[in-house]
Amino acid sequence: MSQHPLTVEQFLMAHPPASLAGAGSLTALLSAIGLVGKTLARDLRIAGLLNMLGTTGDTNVQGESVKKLDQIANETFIEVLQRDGVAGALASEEMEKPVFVTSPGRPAPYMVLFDPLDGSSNTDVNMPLGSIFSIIAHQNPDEPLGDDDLLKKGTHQLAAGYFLFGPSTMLVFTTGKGVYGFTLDPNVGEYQLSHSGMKIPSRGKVYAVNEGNYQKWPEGTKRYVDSLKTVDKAAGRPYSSRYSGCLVADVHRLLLGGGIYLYPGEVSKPEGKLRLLYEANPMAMVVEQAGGRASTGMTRILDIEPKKLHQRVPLIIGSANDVQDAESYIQGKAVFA
Ligand code: AFP
Repeated sequence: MSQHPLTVEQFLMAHPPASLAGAGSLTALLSAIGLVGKTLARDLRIAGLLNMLGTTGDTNVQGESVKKLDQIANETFIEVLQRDGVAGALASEEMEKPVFVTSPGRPAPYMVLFDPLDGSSNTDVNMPLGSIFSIIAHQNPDEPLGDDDLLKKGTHQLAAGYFLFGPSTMLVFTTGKGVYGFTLDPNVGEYQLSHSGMKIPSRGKVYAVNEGNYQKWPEGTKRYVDSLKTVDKAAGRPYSSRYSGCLVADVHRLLLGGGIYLYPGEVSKPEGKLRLLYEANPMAMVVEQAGGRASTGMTRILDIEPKKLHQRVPLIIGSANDVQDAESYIQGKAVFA
């Protein structure tokens, strides 16, 4: 590791992401998002001292009770991203409707969809947290932006990534040319390149799923998870169970060591829990760019045509061979173990 690894801005200068003609650089937008992460990392580090734990008493569009840190994270994203004229629309897990940003001259064509704080059930117990972001473009910037402009397939993402707030804070993202991880050095106040060209192993030894929902799952899903627990030395089983309550933390572990994360559909709720546009799509772009796979068990996540802003989808994501195994069980093609 070099003494002075590249910062995010230096990396993006050296590898400029494709920017929309005449539309401010994607680098400026990614740099603004980077500032959001630094601010949240600072707040999270001392949240317990700043009365930032607990709930606000409100319920969000997902029907969940809003944590104070959810609100703080959401406000930080909105405040930072709406001021630099780099984004024309902002859509969040915490807001029913998107915010449209009008800046002088024609509207900024980039749109950012984000989960400001992923793993909210971990906020008050000092467990890992994340933020997830997806950047898409407005094809005809001379037309004012509308709600439907945000309903784009995952294949339309220009960039996607996440912050992991763990023992260290990391920014991991892709602009469609591989996956890069940067670690925040709070002393320097810079993200520095620590994980270049991340590649997920084709198969792992870890699975992440909330087994408390087991009885709610369709037969195929049950059989797949059962198969991971059978003793089969040749197949590297049983796998170890590792579930943190935070999608970002669980997928980050898989990116480095391989394996699979599942938030499957349930018999009574086939759409599952996770949100397509600001959880599944961005994580799917990152994992696919690292050589992995992401599907609903039936369909590739990035090919799903969104219908609603807060649409939910089942998510099976991780090492390509592991996700293919899960798909064959879910599609009833696998021979039950
Ligand atoms: P919240 O951010 O609303 O806590 O949801 C976290 C999450 O979307 C994902 O990060 C977790 O893996 C999953 O939901 C946890 O859901 P369960 O608590 O139902 O297992």
